[in-house]
Amino acid sequence: MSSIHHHICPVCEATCGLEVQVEGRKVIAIRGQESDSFSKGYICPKGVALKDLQDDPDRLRTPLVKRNGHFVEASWDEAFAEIERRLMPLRAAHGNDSVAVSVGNPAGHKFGVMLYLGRLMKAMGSRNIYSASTLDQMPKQLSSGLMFGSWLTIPIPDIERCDFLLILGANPMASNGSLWTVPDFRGKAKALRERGGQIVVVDPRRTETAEIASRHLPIRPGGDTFLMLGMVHTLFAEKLVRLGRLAEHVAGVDALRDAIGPFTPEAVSARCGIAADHIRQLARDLAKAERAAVYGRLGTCTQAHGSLASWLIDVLNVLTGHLDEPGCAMFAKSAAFSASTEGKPGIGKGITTGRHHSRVSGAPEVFGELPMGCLAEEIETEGGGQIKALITLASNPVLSAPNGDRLAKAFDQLDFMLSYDIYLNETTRHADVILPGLAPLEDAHFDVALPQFAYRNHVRYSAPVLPAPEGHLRDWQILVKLIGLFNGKGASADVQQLDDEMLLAELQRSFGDNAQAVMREISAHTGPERRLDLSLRTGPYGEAFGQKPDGLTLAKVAVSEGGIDLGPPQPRIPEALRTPSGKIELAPPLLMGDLQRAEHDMTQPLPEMVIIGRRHVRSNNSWMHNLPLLAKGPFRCTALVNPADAARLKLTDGALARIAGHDGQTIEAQVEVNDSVMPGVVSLPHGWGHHLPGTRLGVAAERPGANLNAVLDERARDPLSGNAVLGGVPVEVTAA
Ligand SMILES: Nc1nc2c(c(=O)[nH]1)N[C@H]1C(S)=C(S)[C@@H](COP(=O)(O)OP(=O)(O)OC[C@H]3O[C@@H](n4cnc5c(=O)[nH]c(N)nc54)[C@H](O)[C@@H]3O)O[C@H]1N2
Ligand SMILES: Nc1nc2c(c(=O)[nH]1)N[C@H]1C(S)=C(S)[C@@H](COP(=O)(O)OP(=O)(O)OC[C@H]3O[C@@H](n4cnc5c(=O)[nH]c(N)nc54)[C@H](O)[C@@H]3O)O[C@H]1N2
Ligand code: SF4
Ligand SMILES: [Mo]
Repeated sequence: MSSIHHHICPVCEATCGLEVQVEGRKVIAIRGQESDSFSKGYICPKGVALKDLQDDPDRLRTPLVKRNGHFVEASWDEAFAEIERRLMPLRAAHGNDSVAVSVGNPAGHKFGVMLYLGRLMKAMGSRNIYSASTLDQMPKQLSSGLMFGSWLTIPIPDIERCDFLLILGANPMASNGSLWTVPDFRGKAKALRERGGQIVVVDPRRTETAEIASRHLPIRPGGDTFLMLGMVHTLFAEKLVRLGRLAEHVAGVDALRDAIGPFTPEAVSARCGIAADHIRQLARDLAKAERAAVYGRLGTCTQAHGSLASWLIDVLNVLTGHLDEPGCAMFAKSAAFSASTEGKPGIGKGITTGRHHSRVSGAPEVFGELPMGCLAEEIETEGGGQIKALITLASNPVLSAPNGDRLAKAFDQLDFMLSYDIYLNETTRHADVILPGLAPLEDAHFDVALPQFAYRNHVRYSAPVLPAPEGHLRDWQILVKLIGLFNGKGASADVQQLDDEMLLAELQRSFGDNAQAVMREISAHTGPERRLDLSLRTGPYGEAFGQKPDGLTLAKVAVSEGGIDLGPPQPRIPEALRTPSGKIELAPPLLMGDLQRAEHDMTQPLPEMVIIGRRHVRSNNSWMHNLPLLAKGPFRCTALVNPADAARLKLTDGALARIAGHDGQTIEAQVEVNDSVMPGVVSLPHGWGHHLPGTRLGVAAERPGANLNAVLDERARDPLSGNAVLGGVPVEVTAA
């Protein structure tokens, strides 16, 4: 007899509802959940492949401890005793900064990690915090923080009511959306076009998204800042600026107009590879569209001017009257843990960067982190504050960060490394102790961050589909145990008691004398569920401990099949703002100051050949290549080159090319000659290179692919956000 369970997919930002058919402890099949209020039955192959993940014999199920260079299975108690024995004396001898943490993408999808990570970092007291954010969206968080006052107050296109969507450097047809939670982008894009709307895609490659768009504008990698500066110039020059309702809430229009002078469409045209006339026309089209939104993602963040490009996207939205209006770029309002509903509405402290700097390169702290590109040098370079120990949390920087080879060597230099992961892979092979995560279907799920970027407001929670293996700790229990260790409570301290103490202390700070009463109210739950119940009840739709009886509690959300729809996004300016001025800051000094660098770079000679990345719907960063359902089919780690380049460089379809990057680093990749990529650009997906020794990834190792990041330079960063430059990097391509 099989039973049906519902579960939110934790793999990507689309957060689709899954319908999981289970017999005993075995997953029989996974389909899209039609009754899901948010994703309405949509699913992609990675969701289906969670069955393979559940069954994968390579997936770790017990802690591993390295003895004499080999991993041996250990009990949880043995593993924590080993961590205590090795990590604590190191930290005592070398100080808090000697222990670093690297947080990876899947951590952002796990609420047990999300809700205890900040507390772990506080207990660690280390400045050496690194994450995938500086390989990804930090520029957008920075620009949004400067403009709107919080790192997570980021507008998203209201796609269901929009009729002109300008997409730069994003491929939601493959990625299913990012900093934009939008399951079934294809269906929504199709509906947009059917009601007469237009989608324009700016990308060096004619992507799957460009294929379904009204228009594709190829752009030279790294050219977006210049394209958008040219558009802003046009808006001012042709008097197309209209702030509409937001006029009284926007500061800095004059400063922006004064600074934009050098960036005429003619001046920027060569750098972006788009004719001046086309730049002007695009600005006019955007300005005259009634309900429009500009959206950009990874391609616009992971470039040398990532912060400027991220900022200009919203500058265009504001100047054309397309921010905070239905059908335009809008702010979601999530039910729990929402940065934009915390504190006093309409005003706040804003954000700051550079509260400290990295020891070796002097890179500024951004959102509490240092750039991932600094991690290797901080391990290698001797002196006070040198990193001696590292904790990785669902993070695979040996493949996902530029120059992973240097990182791998640096990891071997560490005195201790702990990995919390589900595989013995390119990064975790360097660890001394590996703690295994639960398989997704064995854990509960709630999205902490993503509903803040949702195309529609909603709330959903999933209980585990399958029971956790006997004795297996949940995420939060692992993190609380680590917090206990860093707070000197020892490896055998009771997790529940540690969490109770921590929570009560926090409640006393926010609820004073009522802390005990609040604690009792929410203690039908434990761990992250207890914190979730608190956040839901005190959040914007909450029942406020009985004051709004119709409002949300965790119990109410948990029993609702498919979750609860909370309606389309609503205008939220000025209430959502947290800037010190209480205004949208259109011309933040940090960004304005960076325009000089753009002006300088605009006239630099362009490299003959540059490399960019790409994503495929059957792959997810570096860790899903071991699942048979996704691994089958045509080989996907190919280097796309335009026929003109192939002829010039004597590259043949299907043969190998040698790609040389910085400092003579080379990889060999299979060539795919294809005119979807523009001349002068080679496109290779990231997250491959599963040939390294000491890993346990049987399926992935059969077709390991080439590691794009091996030819990228970890020192190439956007200086404001510390974000890695992953696209538009000069390479030399020859036949191998
Ligand atoms: N050149 C290039 N490089 C890139 C990118 C690019 O576009 N081009 N993209 C960048 C981006 S956007 C990102 S986000 C990063 C991603 O890079 P990372 O943050 O390193 O993430 P992944 O590569 O997905 O690796 C995730 C790790 O978590 C483990 N894991 C998976 N699921 C779980 C789980 O449930 N529990 C635990 N404990 N562990 C788990 C996996 O085994 C793996 O070790 O890569 C970046 N790197
Ligand atoms: N299937 C799948 N889905 C995923 C992931 C995955 O690995 N696989 N990863 C997830 C993660 S961690 C993230 S962050 C998101 C990312 O989500 P997206 O940003 O939608 O992902 P990409 O497909 O990398 O899209 C980046 C696009 O930018 C283009 N590009 C490169 N350089 C430039 C440039 O200089 N200018 C412009 N305009 N375009 C440029 C590339 O050709 C590419 O089409 O996807 C998430 N979803
Ligand atoms: S698009 Fe695919 S991977 Fe992403 S949440 Fe939906 S089913 Fe999961
Ligand atoms: Mo990402």
